[in-house]
Amino acid sequence: MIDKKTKIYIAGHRGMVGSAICRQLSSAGYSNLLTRTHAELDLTDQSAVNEFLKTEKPGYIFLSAAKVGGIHANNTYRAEFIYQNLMIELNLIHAAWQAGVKRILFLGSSCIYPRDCPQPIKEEYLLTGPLEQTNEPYAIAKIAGIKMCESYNRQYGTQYVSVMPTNLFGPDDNYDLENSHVLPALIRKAHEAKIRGDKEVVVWGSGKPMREFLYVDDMANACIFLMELDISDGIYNIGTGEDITIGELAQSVIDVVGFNGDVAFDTDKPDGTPRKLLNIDRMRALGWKPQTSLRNGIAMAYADFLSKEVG
Ligand code: GFB
Repeated sequence: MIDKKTKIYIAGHRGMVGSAICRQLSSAGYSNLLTRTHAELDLTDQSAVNEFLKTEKPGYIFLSAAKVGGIHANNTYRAEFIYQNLMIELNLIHAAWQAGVKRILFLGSSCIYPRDCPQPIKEEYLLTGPLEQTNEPYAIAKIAGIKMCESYNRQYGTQYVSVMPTNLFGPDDNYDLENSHVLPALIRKAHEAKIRGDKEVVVWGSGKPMREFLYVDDMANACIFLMELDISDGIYNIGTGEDITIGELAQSVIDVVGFNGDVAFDTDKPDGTPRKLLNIDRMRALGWKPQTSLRNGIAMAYADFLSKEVG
Protein backbone atom coordinates (compact mmCIF):
# COMPACT_ATOMS: atom_id res chain seq x y z
CA MET A 1 0.00 0.00 0.00
CA ILE A 2 0.99 3.62 -0.42
CA ASP A 3 1.71 5.18 2.96
CA LYS A 4 -1.07 7.76 3.43
CA LYS A 5 1.15 9.98 5.59
CA THR A 6 3.86 10.33 2.94
CA LYS A 7 3.74 12.95 0.19
CA ILE A 8 2.96 11.75 -3.33
CA TYR A 9 4.38 13.97 -6.07
CA ILE A 10 2.57 13.85 -9.42
CA ALA A 11 4.92 15.35 -12.01
CA GLY A 12 2.86 16.63 -14.93
CA HIS A 13 -0.40 16.89 -12.98
CA ARG A 14 -1.97 19.16 -15.57
CA GLY A 15 -1.40 16.72 -18.41
CA MET A 16 -3.94 14.13 -19.47
CA VAL A 17 -2.36 11.24 -17.53
CA GLY A 18 -1.19 13.25 -14.52
CA SER A 19 -4.62 14.80 -14.01
CA ALA A 20 -6.26 11.37 -14.23
CA ILE A 21 -3.80 10.04 -11.61
CA CYS A 22 -4.63 13.01 -9.32
CA ARG A 23 -8.38 12.43 -9.72
CA GLN A 24 -8.08 8.76 -8.83
CA LEU A 25 -5.68 9.26 -5.93
CA SER A 26 -8.07 11.84 -4.46
CA SER A 27 -11.07 9.59 -4.82
CA ALA A 28 -9.10 6.73 -3.23
CA GLY A 29 -8.61 8.92 -0.15
CA TYR A 30 -5.07 10.20 -0.69
CA SER A 31 -4.95 13.83 0.39
CA ASN A 32 -1.19 14.32 0.57
CA LEU A 33 -0.71 15.08 -3.13
CA LEU A 34 2.18 17.30 -4.13
CA THR A 35 1.94 19.20 -7.41
CA ARG A 36 3.69 22.09 -9.15
CA THR A 37 2.62 23.89 -12.31
CA HIS A 38 5.15 24.51 -15.06
CA ALA A 39 5.29 28.16 -14.01
CA GLU A 40 6.13 27.15 -10.43
CA LEU A 41 8.74 24.53 -11.33
CA ASP A 42 10.54 24.09 -14.64
CA LEU A 43 11.47 20.41 -14.69
CA THR A 44 14.26 21.04 -17.21
CA ASP A 45 15.98 23.27 -14.61
CA GLN A 46 18.29 20.99 -12.65
CA SER A 47 18.92 23.20 -9.62
CA ALA A 48 15.22 24.06 -9.26
CA VAL A 49 14.32 20.36 -9.34
CA ASN A 50 17.08 19.51 -6.82
CA GLU A 51 15.87 22.21 -4.46
CA PHE A 52 12.22 21.21 -4.79
CA LEU A 53 12.77 17.51 -4.01
CA LYS A 54 15.29 18.22 -1.25
CA THR A 55 12.74 20.49 0.46
CA GLU A 56 9.55 18.51 -0.13
CA LYS A 57 10.93 14.97 0.22
CA PRO A 58 8.01 13.04 -1.28
CA GLY A 59 7.90 9.29 -0.66
CA TYR A 60 6.45 8.50 -4.08
CA ILE A 61 6.68 10.06 -7.53
CA PHE A 62 4.42 9.46 -10.50
CA LEU A 63 6.67 10.69 -13.32
CA SER A 64 4.02 11.62 -15.86
CA ALA A 65 5.59 14.89 -16.99
CA ALA A 66 6.75 14.75 -20.60
CA LYS A 67 6.71 16.55 -23.90
CA VAL A 68 4.23 14.49 -25.92
CA GLY A 69 2.43 14.69 -29.23
CA GLY A 70 1.24 12.79 -32.25
CA ILE A 71 3.12 11.57 -35.27
CA HIS A 72 3.50 15.03 -36.87
CA ALA A 73 4.71 16.73 -33.66
CA ASN A 74 7.19 13.94 -32.93
CA ASN A 75 8.54 14.04 -36.46
CA THR A 76 8.76 17.86 -36.65
CA TYR A 77 9.97 18.98 -33.20
CA ARG A 78 12.58 16.25 -32.92
CA ALA A 79 15.11 18.29 -30.97
CA GLU A 80 12.53 19.53 -28.45
CA PHE A 81 11.24 16.00 -27.90
CA ILE A 82 14.63 14.50 -27.14
CA TYR A 83 15.95 17.46 -25.15
CA GLN A 84 12.96 18.15 -22.93
CA ASN A 85 12.20 14.53 -22.16
CA LEU A 86 15.80 13.65 -21.36
CA MET A 87 16.18 16.72 -19.13
CA ILE A 88 12.98 15.98 -17.20
CA GLU A 89 14.03 12.37 -16.60
CA LEU A 90 17.67 13.10 -15.74
CA ASN A 91 16.74 15.88 -13.33
CA LEU A 92 13.85 14.17 -11.59
CA ILE A 93 15.23 10.65 -11.28
CA HIS A 94 18.66 11.76 -10.09
CA ALA A 95 17.31 14.38 -7.66
CA ALA A 96 14.76 11.85 -6.37
CA TRP A 97 17.52 9.40 -5.54
CA GLN A 98 19.53 12.17 -3.84
CA ALA A 99 16.48 13.19 -1.81
CA GLY A 100 15.91 9.59 -0.70
CA VAL A 101 12.76 8.94 -2.76
CA LYS A 102 12.30 5.18 -2.67
CA ARG A 103 9.50 4.71 -5.22
CA ILE A 104 9.02 6.18 -8.72
CA LEU A 105 6.56 5.13 -11.37
CA PHE A 106 8.06 6.30 -14.66
CA LEU A 107 5.81 6.61 -17.70
CA GLY A 108 7.38 5.43 -20.94
CA SER A 109 5.55 4.67 -24.19
CA SER A 110 4.87 1.74 -26.49
CA CYS A 111 7.02 3.46 -29.16
CA ILE A 112 10.18 2.37 -27.29
CA TYR A 113 9.90 -1.05 -28.91
CA PRO A 114 11.49 -1.91 -32.29
CA ARG A 115 9.37 -0.87 -35.26
CA ASP A 116 9.07 -4.32 -36.72
CA CYS A 117 9.06 -6.52 -33.64
CA PRO A 118 6.74 -9.54 -33.24
CA GLN A 119 3.17 -8.79 -32.15
CA PRO A 120 1.80 -8.62 -29.53
CA ILE A 121 4.87 -6.90 -28.08
CA LYS A 122 6.42 -8.39 -24.95
CA GLU A 123 8.46 -6.27 -22.54
CA GLU A 124 11.61 -8.26 -23.32
CA TYR A 125 11.61 -7.06 -26.96
CA LEU A 126 13.06 -3.73 -25.83
CA LEU A 127 16.35 -2.97 -27.65
CA THR A 128 16.12 -5.90 -30.04
CA GLY A 129 15.88 -3.88 -33.28
CA PRO A 130 15.69 -0.45 -34.99
CA LEU A 131 13.03 2.08 -33.93
CA GLU A 132 10.30 3.78 -35.99
CA GLN A 133 11.82 6.92 -37.53
CA THR A 134 8.91 9.35 -36.96
CA ASN A 135 9.31 9.20 -33.17
CA GLU A 136 12.87 7.97 -32.67
CA PRO A 137 14.03 11.00 -30.60
CA TYR A 138 11.10 10.63 -28.19
CA ALA A 139 11.60 6.86 -27.98
CA ILE A 140 15.33 7.24 -27.27
CA ALA A 141 14.55 9.67 -24.43
CA LYS A 142 12.00 7.27 -22.96
CA ILE A 143 14.41 4.32 -23.25
CA ALA A 144 16.97 6.41 -21.37
CA GLY A 145 14.40 6.97 -18.60
CA ILE A 146 13.74 3.24 -18.32
CA LYS A 147 17.45 2.51 -18.17
CA MET A 148 17.98 5.20 -15.53
CA CYS A 149 15.34 3.59 -13.33
CA GLU A 150 16.89 0.17 -13.85
CA SER A 151 20.43 1.45 -13.18
CA TYR A 152 19.52 3.32 -10.00
CA ASN A 153 17.70 0.22 -8.75
CA ARG A 154 20.73 -1.98 -9.41
CA GLN A 155 23.33 0.39 -7.97
CA TYR A 156 21.37 2.12 -5.20
CA GLY A 157 18.57 -0.29 -4.30
CA THR A 158 15.72 2.09 -5.24
CA GLN A 159 12.31 0.85 -6.44
CA TYR A 160 11.88 2.76 -9.71
CA VAL A 161 9.39 0.96 -11.95
CA SER A 162 8.50 1.83 -15.57
CA VAL A 163 5.17 1.49 -17.37
CA MET A 164 4.70 1.45 -21.14
CA PRO A 165 1.27 2.73 -22.09
CA THR A 166 -0.22 2.12 -25.49
CA ASN A 167 -1.86 5.12 -27.29
CA LEU A 168 -3.89 6.95 -24.62
CA PHE A 169 -6.92 9.23 -24.94
CA GLY A 170 -9.57 10.80 -22.74
CA PRO A 171 -10.43 13.97 -20.79
CA ASP A 172 -7.87 16.81 -21.00
CA ASP A 173 -6.46 15.49 -24.28
CA ASN A 174 -4.82 17.82 -26.78
CA TYR A 175 -7.23 18.54 -29.68
CA ASP A 176 -4.80 20.52 -31.82
CA LEU A 177 -5.24 19.42 -35.42
CA GLU A 178 -1.51 19.42 -36.24
CA ASN A 179 0.13 18.23 -33.05
CA SER A 180 -2.33 15.92 -31.33
CA HIS A 181 -2.64 12.15 -31.47
CA VAL A 182 -5.02 10.50 -33.89
CA LEU A 183 -8.04 9.96 -31.65
CA PRO A 184 -8.53 13.53 -30.40
CA ALA A 185 -7.73 14.82 -33.91
CA LEU A 186 -10.46 12.62 -35.39
CA ILE A 187 -12.98 13.70 -32.72
CA ARG A 188 -12.40 17.32 -33.61
CA LYS A 189 -12.35 16.74 -37.37
CA ALA A 190 -15.59 14.73 -37.28
CA HIS A 191 -17.30 17.26 -35.02
CA GLU A 192 -16.29 20.25 -37.15
CA ALA A 193 -17.25 18.41 -40.35
CA LYS A 194 -20.68 17.69 -38.85
CA ILE A 195 -21.20 21.33 -37.85
CA ARG A 196 -20.07 22.62 -41.26
CA GLY A 197 -22.05 20.00 -43.15
CA ASP A 198 -18.93 18.72 -44.98
CA LYS A 199 -19.06 15.67 -47.23
CA GLU A 200 -15.95 14.00 -45.84
CA VAL A 201 -13.40 13.82 -43.04
CA VAL A 202 -9.74 13.59 -44.06
CA VAL A 203 -7.70 10.94 -42.26
CA TRP A 204 -3.88 11.00 -42.46
CA GLY A 205 -2.03 8.14 -44.11
CA SER A 206 -3.46 4.98 -45.64
CA GLY A 207 -5.79 4.11 -42.74
CA LYS A 208 -4.11 0.67 -42.62
CA PRO A 209 -1.81 1.02 -39.58
CA MET A 210 -3.12 -0.71 -36.51
CA ARG A 211 -3.24 0.93 -33.10
CA GLU A 212 -4.36 -0.03 -29.62
CA PHE A 213 -6.16 2.64 -27.56
CA LEU A 214 -6.51 2.83 -23.78
CA TYR A 215 -8.80 5.23 -21.94
CA VAL A 216 -6.70 7.40 -19.64
CA ASP A 217 -8.62 6.54 -16.46
CA ASP A 218 -7.67 2.90 -17.02
CA MET A 219 -4.05 4.00 -17.36
CA ALA A 220 -4.23 5.98 -14.10
CA ASN A 221 -5.80 2.98 -12.42
CA ALA A 222 -2.93 0.76 -13.62
CA CYS A 223 -0.32 3.24 -12.34
CA ILE A 224 -1.86 3.43 -8.86
CA PHE A 225 -2.40 -0.34 -8.82
CA LEU A 226 1.35 -0.85 -9.42
CA MET A 227 2.39 1.79 -6.90
CA GLU A 228 0.23 0.11 -4.27
CA LEU A 229 2.02 -3.20 -4.87
CA ASP A 230 5.49 -3.45 -3.43
CA ILE A 231 7.23 -3.94 -6.78
CA SER A 232 10.95 -3.26 -6.94
CA ASP A 233 11.93 -3.14 -10.59
CA GLY A 234 10.96 -3.85 -14.15
CA ILE A 235 8.79 -2.59 -17.00
CA TYR A 236 5.09 -3.22 -17.46
CA ASN A 237 3.07 -2.85 -20.66
CA ILE A 238 -0.31 -1.17 -20.12
CA GLY A 239 -2.91 -1.63 -22.82
CA THR A 240 -6.09 -3.46 -23.73
CA GLY A 241 -4.57 -6.30 -25.73
CA GLU A 242 -6.76 -5.39 -28.74
CA ASP A 243 -6.10 -3.15 -31.73
CA ILE A 244 -7.94 -1.83 -34.78
CA THR A 245 -6.98 -0.14 -38.05
CA ILE A 246 -6.97 3.66 -38.26
CA GLY A 247 -9.71 3.34 -40.90
CA GLU A 248 -11.89 1.41 -38.44
CA LEU A 249 -11.13 3.91 -35.71
CA ALA A 250 -12.21 6.78 -37.98
CA GLN A 251 -15.49 4.99 -38.63
CA SER A 252 -16.11 4.49 -34.88
CA VAL A 253 -15.38 8.15 -34.16
CA ILE A 254 -17.70 9.46 -36.86
CA ASP A 255 -20.44 7.11 -35.63
CA VAL A 256 -20.10 8.42 -32.05
CA VAL A 257 -19.94 12.04 -33.21
CA GLY A 258 -22.89 11.54 -35.56
CA PHE A 259 -21.22 12.73 -38.76
CA ASN A 260 -22.96 11.33 -41.83
CA GLY A 261 -20.28 11.82 -44.50
CA ASP A 262 -17.37 9.74 -45.82
CA VAL A 263 -13.78 9.10 -44.79
CA ALA A 264 -11.00 10.17 -47.20
CA PHE A 265 -7.33 9.22 -46.83
CA ASP A 266 -4.42 11.65 -47.32
CA THR A 267 -1.60 9.31 -48.27
CA ASP A 268 0.93 12.17 -48.40
CA LYS A 269 0.90 12.00 -44.59
CA PRO A 270 3.00 9.32 -42.82
CA ASP A 271 1.57 6.06 -41.50
CA GLY A 272 4.27 5.56 -38.86
CA THR A 273 4.64 2.16 -37.24
CA PRO A 274 2.49 -0.47 -39.04
CA ARG A 275 1.39 -2.06 -35.77
CA LYS A 276 2.20 -1.82 -32.06
CA LEU A 277 -0.07 -4.09 -30.07
CA LEU A 278 1.12 -4.68 -26.52
CA ASN A 279 1.22 -8.01 -24.79
CA ILE A 280 -0.30 -7.27 -21.36
CA ASP A 281 0.18 -10.70 -19.77
CA ARG A 282 2.52 -9.28 -17.11
CA MET A 283 -0.19 -6.89 -15.84
CA ARG A 284 -2.90 -9.52 -16.14
CA ALA A 285 -0.81 -11.91 -14.05
CA LEU A 286 -0.78 -9.28 -11.30
CA GLY A 287 -4.59 -9.07 -11.46
CA TRP A 288 -5.07 -5.83 -13.43
CA LYS A 289 -7.30 -5.42 -16.47
CA PRO A 290 -8.77 -2.42 -18.32
CA GLN A 291 -12.41 -1.48 -17.65
CA THR A 292 -13.44 0.84 -20.47
CA SER A 293 -14.49 -0.34 -23.94
CA LEU A 294 -13.16 1.68 -26.86
CA ARG A 295 -16.67 2.72 -27.85
CA ASN A 296 -17.54 4.01 -24.36
CA GLY A 297 -14.17 5.70 -24.09
CA ILE A 298 -14.70 7.57 -27.37
CA ALA A 299 -18.17 8.65 -26.19
CA MET A 300 -16.73 9.97 -22.90
CA ALA A 301 -13.87 11.71 -24.72
CA TYR A 302 -16.35 13.35 -27.12
CA ALA A 303 -18.46 14.53 -24.16
CA ASP A 304 -15.31 16.05 -22.65
CA PHE A 305 -14.48 17.74 -25.98
CA LEU A 306 -17.99 19.22 -26.17
CA SER A 307 -17.89 20.46 -22.57
CA LYS A 308 -14.62 22.31 -23.22
CA GLU A 309 -15.82 23.69 -26.55
CA VAL A 310 -18.99 25.10 -25.09
CA GLY A 311 -17.33 26.20 -21.83
O1 GFB B 1 -1.68 9.01 -32.87
P1 GFB B 1 -0.63 9.26 -33.88
O2 GFB B 1 -0.31 10.67 -34.18
O3 GFB B 1 0.73 8.60 -33.40
O4 GFB B 1 -1.01 8.55 -35.26
P2 GFB B 1 1.51 7.21 -33.51
C1 GFB B 1 -1.47 7.24 -35.34
C2 GFB B 1 -1.86 6.91 -36.77
O5 GFB B 1 -3.05 7.67 -37.09
C3 GFB B 1 -0.84 7.26 -37.84
C4 GFB B 1 -2.88 8.30 -38.35
O6 GFB B 1 -0.84 6.24 -38.83
C5 GFB B 1 -1.39 8.56 -38.42
O7 GFB B 1 -0.98 8.80 -39.75
N1 GFB B 1 -3.75 9.48 -38.42
C6 GFB B 1 -4.84 9.59 -39.22
C7 GFB B 1 -3.64 10.63 -37.75
N2 GFB B 1 -5.40 10.80 -39.10
C8 GFB B 1 -4.68 11.47 -38.19
C9 GFB B 1 -4.78 12.78 -37.64
O8 GFB B 1 -5.65 13.58 -37.97
N3 GFB B 1 -3.87 13.12 -36.67
C10 GFB B 1 -2.90 12.23 -36.26
N4 GFB B 1 -2.06 12.62 -35.30
N5 GFB B 1 -2.76 11.00 -36.80
C11 GFB B 1 2.78 8.35 -31.59
C12 GFB B 1 4.21 8.67 -31.35
O9 GFB B 1 2.80 7.55 -32.70
O10 GFB B 1 2.19 7.60 -30.57
C13 GFB B 1 4.49 9.07 -30.01
O11 GFB B 1 4.64 9.60 -32.31
C14 GFB B 1 3.74 8.31 -28.95
O12 GFB B 1 5.85 8.92 -29.81
C15 GFB B 1 2.30 8.06 -29.30
O13 GFB B 1 4.35 7.08 -28.70
C16 GFB B 1 1.60 7.13 -28.34
O14 GFB B 1 0.73 6.12 -32.85
O15 GFB B 1 1.94 6.93 -34.90
